[in-house]
Amino acid sequence: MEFDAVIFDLDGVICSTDEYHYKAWKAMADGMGIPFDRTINNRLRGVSRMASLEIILEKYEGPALSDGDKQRLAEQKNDLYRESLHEMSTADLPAEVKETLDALRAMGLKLAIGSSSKNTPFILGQIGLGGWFDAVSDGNNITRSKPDPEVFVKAAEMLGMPADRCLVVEDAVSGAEAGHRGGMKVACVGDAAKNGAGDWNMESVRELTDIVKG
Ligand code: B16
Ligand code: MG
Repeated sequence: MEFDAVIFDLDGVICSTDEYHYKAWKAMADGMGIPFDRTINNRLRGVSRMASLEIILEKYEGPALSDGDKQRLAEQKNDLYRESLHEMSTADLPAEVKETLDALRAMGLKLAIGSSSKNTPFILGQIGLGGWFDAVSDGNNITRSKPDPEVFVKAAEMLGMPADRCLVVEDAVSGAEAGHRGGMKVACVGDAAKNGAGDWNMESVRELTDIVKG
């Protein structure tokens, strides 16, 4: 086997929360009169909540905002986002993802989450994967956002695996960079795959079962 562990990004890999993030940021930006569209939204993929806000504020032209103002704007977005997460259920875990996770576990691999999101435990619960992974490293246990490798390095530590035995799965270019900076190989889907950011750029997560074999 080429790898002993797989570390999965959450949003955009295990499930799709993109649209919920977009709508919540859009409502906040509209309220502030800040231009915001899907092109800017694309830059928020894999980026932490406060770093996402800073990207959106690049187009803000009003009076200076204090740290407290920024905190409140981020909270406003997160409250809207959390509301929409209540709509998620096990139906939001795609069959190809669940079947691939089960197949990888049956092959004896350790499986972890490496996500920038502080909402990771809640989302995993909603889609029926609460307590399922061998380790969960997320926005609650890191101080530096992707492309910093911290979230993946911590996931590997939790699993007790050296970096070169771990494969990272990502949909964000920033996340692929984080995996590489952590000394890991990266398999990409979605936006990151389109950008050729991975060592493997996949059409479907189903390809992982062959990739891990080498
Ligand atoms: P939260 P991932 C990331 O999750 C999202 O891609 C990104 O859009 C979001 O800003 C970030 O989580 C923080 O999320 O506000 O819930 O803490 O792709 O790293 O699983
Ligand atoms: Mg992602």
